[in-house]
Amino acid sequence: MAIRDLRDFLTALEGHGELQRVREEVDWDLEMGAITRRCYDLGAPAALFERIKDYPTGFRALGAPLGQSKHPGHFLFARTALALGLRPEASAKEIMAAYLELKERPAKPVSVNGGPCKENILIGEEVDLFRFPAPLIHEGDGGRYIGTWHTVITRDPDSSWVNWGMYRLMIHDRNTLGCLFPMQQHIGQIYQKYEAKDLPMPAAVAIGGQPVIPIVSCVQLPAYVSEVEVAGALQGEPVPLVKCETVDLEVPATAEIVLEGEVLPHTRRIEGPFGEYMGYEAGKASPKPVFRVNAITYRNDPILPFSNMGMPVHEGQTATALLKGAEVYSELRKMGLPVRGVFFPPYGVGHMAVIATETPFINFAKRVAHSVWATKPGLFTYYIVVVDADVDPTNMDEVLHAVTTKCHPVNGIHPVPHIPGFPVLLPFLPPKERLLGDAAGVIFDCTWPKDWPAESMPVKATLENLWPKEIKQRVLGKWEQYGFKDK
Ligand SMILES: Cc1cc2nc3c(=O)[nH]c(=O)nc-3n(C[C@H](O)[C@H](O)[C@H](O)COP(=O)(O)O)c2cc1C
Ligand SMILES: [Mn+2]
Repeated sequence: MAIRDLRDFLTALEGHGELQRVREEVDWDLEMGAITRRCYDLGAPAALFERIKDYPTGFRALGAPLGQSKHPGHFLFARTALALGLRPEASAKEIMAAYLELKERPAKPVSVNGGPCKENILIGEEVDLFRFPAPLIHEGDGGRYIGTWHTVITRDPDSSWVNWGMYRLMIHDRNTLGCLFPMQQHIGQIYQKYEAKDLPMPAAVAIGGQPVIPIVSCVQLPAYVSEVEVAGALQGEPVPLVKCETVDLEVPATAEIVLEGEVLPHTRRIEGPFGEYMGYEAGKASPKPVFRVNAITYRNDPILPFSNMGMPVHEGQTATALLKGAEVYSELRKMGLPVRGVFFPPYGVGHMAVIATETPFINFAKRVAHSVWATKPGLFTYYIVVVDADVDPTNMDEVLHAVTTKCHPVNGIHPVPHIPGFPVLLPFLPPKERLLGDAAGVIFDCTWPKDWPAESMPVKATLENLWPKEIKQRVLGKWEQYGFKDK
């Protein structure tokens, strides 16, 4: 079944035991956040909150849409697999491969005249962000966040490029939002151009579309790539877009909630803090750009999806980090590097890349690592573990074995000071560097050096390598005869 809106996705989730309807009344004030946090911790299904305190029947919220799954038979990434139209049993490797294959056929969006997102329209004085059950997620958050699984849509003032990105949105009051738009991100770069001209930046926010929409919004695609075309590729058909009421932008026609407005130039208001994707509430409240909402449109009985950043494993890993791996792999292959696989392990929160590669010449691991840092999806990667091609980068046992047996504790570790990092939030940076995103990186070279003589190369002691073929065949052939049950 094609997934054309959030509701189709809920049907798919429910059909595979990945959705829990919560009929008990819950409070938007910390309770939905706590429930969702426990869903991530347990690998429980996504939570559809059907009765929310202070809100009319019909106004719902969806927590942990792509949280990790511990459903029997499913991999951790099952909900991401379903979002991409794959089996919930798909492995990380299968999902990355399918994603890259689907991406080869970008599909331009189609413009349509109307759509469910126009069922209700509020303009000017009618605008009230508190009309939706935005959760106060963690104690200590600077406010209620209405944007944690959504898309912010803006146009580059110097070209026709329309960028879709996910950047957290905190409610200040009934018609203003606070935004984290770092310069390292496309939105920061676009916003800076409007600010230089002293112009407000027109913007639209789509909340709750078909799941490929938030996915492409949080994957680090290169500049000038239109995320909506990638969403069309992942969906296998163009995304229908409809014109906004008050800004010259288009939004997905089936979005649950659309916010329209402008980000004011040279205006700042205190935003944050927020429990964040690295697993900490790091970064104090600070002055950040202000988004004035001039119109809201929404579906009847709207569903507000939200992510609950914090300790892994949440959408920051099941979507952003997983597909960041696929994107880095694709970029390295485009550079002609003989890379065999890339994986960002979930508990590495997108900070750690494992790269399996052939090593045609000396110091090749360093060349690979610096190439990762040269790519857009490689931004915000601080630990790069380079392993030989016989190591499966998605298997942490194999990776740990490679680190502890092949990486020289002094000569195999290469610190790289002052690489760009995510500002405000990076837990390991001292306060001043943290604010700026003045980060550091390190390369773990776990590949055999090319200059060692053949006779000094350690041989991996596997059944494959250290037993003659006849013995191996005999042992495998007689395995059950020996009394063992599983092959
Ligand atoms: C739930 C969630 C919230 C996010 N919030 C922010 C944010 O507030 N600011 C930010 O710069 N990136 C945030 N990100 C990461 C960006 O979405 C990601 O880097 C994306 O590539 C940005 O789009 P761009 O590459 O078009 O700039 C978030 C990711 C997720 C999954
Ligand atoms: Mn982008």
